[in-house]
Amino acid sequence: MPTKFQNYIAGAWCDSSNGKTFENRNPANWDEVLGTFPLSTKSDVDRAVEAANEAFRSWRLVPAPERGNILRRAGEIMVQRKDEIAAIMTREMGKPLTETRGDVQEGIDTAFYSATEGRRLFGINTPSELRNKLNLSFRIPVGVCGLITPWNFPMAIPSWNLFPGLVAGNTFVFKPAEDTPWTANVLVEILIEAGLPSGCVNIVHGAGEVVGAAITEHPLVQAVSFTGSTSTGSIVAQNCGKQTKHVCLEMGGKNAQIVMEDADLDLAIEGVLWGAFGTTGQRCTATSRLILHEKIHDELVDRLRKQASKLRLGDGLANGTDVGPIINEKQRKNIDRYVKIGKEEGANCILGGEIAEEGELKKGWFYQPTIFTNVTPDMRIAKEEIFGPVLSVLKCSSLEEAIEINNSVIYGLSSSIYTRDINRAMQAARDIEAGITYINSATIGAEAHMPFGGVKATGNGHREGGWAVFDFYTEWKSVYIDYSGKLQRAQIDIN
Ligand code: UN1
Repeated sequence: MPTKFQNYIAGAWCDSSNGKTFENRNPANWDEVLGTFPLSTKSDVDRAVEAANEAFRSWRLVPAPERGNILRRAGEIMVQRKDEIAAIMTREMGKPLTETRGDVQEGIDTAFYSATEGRRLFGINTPSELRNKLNLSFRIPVGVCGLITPWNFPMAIPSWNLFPGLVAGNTFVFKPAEDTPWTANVLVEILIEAGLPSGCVNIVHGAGEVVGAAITEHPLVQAVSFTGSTSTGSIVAQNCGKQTKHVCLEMGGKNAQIVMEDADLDLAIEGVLWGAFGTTGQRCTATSRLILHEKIHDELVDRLRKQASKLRLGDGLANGTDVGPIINEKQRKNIDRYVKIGKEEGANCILGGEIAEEGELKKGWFYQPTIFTNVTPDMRIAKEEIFGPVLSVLKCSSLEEAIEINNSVIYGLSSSIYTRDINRAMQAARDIEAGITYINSATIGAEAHMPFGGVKATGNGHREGGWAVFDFYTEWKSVYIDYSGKLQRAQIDIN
């Protein structure tokens, strides 16, 4: 019998109200069932929201530095359990252990950053226009927050939200992706062990259409953070909009790496291999377009193809695996569909382009690292997010053209330029439409204490990470203290 995992609501582990469950399986070995999880209902969400609402009454009054201490302890526990959590994560979502350790580390970094932010959360004071009067503004928590997260960063993305959100005084109803419920439960266990009071974090597992929808529709939920596809994000935003809830969206990307003719080509090749095929291309920040200056195009493509063909596919738990499986069958079918579209559109598939099923690989959802050349900006494989190990190579003849191609998609999350010319690098940093631009580095690898998010169809103006996430998880309170002892009328009793 597989292990039966539960929801955590109002300080107690519990099944879903109807007793139904779903299975969590290993994408590298689909026969392996890692556990069952509650297929929760709207009434489970209602209970979780009420618990979070009740907990908020006292949690918001706990001094922020004290809230930060709990986060620091959570970070310390994560340090202790790092390898164990990484192994769980690799088993449930497939990426190699080096990468899942990095994912846990991103959570640890966020925990320690958030812990110290409890001693900052700076406000702004400004002079009053009137005598004997003081103007203060400080941050207050928003209240009950809904958190809906994807499977590709099962520890980092929930941590980016829960940790700063909690230190700011909010409480949560958390719905992790159905593909990675185990890591999410471990995160909740850690917060409980660190001393988080009952009700501050509630986890409700299940389907997006049921649990996610119920979170976005509940009137006591004040804010919702969602990371996932642009199509689902738009539904989340519409639901939230009906009740004027705050909503933070982190959605699709079609990130490009530009390589100019003066670049260090060895470095650029290492960068694109990591950016396009790391995490099997399943990052919002993954490199899915490579824009090459015509003078180095043929050489770089040739060398890239040779190196990419050496990448080892396999179980992320095995030593030497470079590229793990695709998360599930549906996603692999989608990738294969895009590869067929690319071939039909007339792009030249110079590597991969097929499901990988030799030997042990047939137990899981593997796909060959795939490279298309002769891609033009109007092709679907140059415009649409694929979320897999598929790279589209485009050609340019100038920096201006490279930037124009980069900006021709609806998305704007990450970007990268390889050049030795500081003027070109700075021009690209200014003109590329994206939330993140890397100079001489891959499109992936954002650090936990920097603002993270994208422009255009990738986001809705908010940022996670660093100091910027507090703009989502807090509201501003303005306080006027009049110590003149008389009625002073703003805008009227002035000289
Ligand atoms: C994501 O793909 O949703 O910058 C997050 C990176 C990671 C986070 C990716 N630190 O690639």
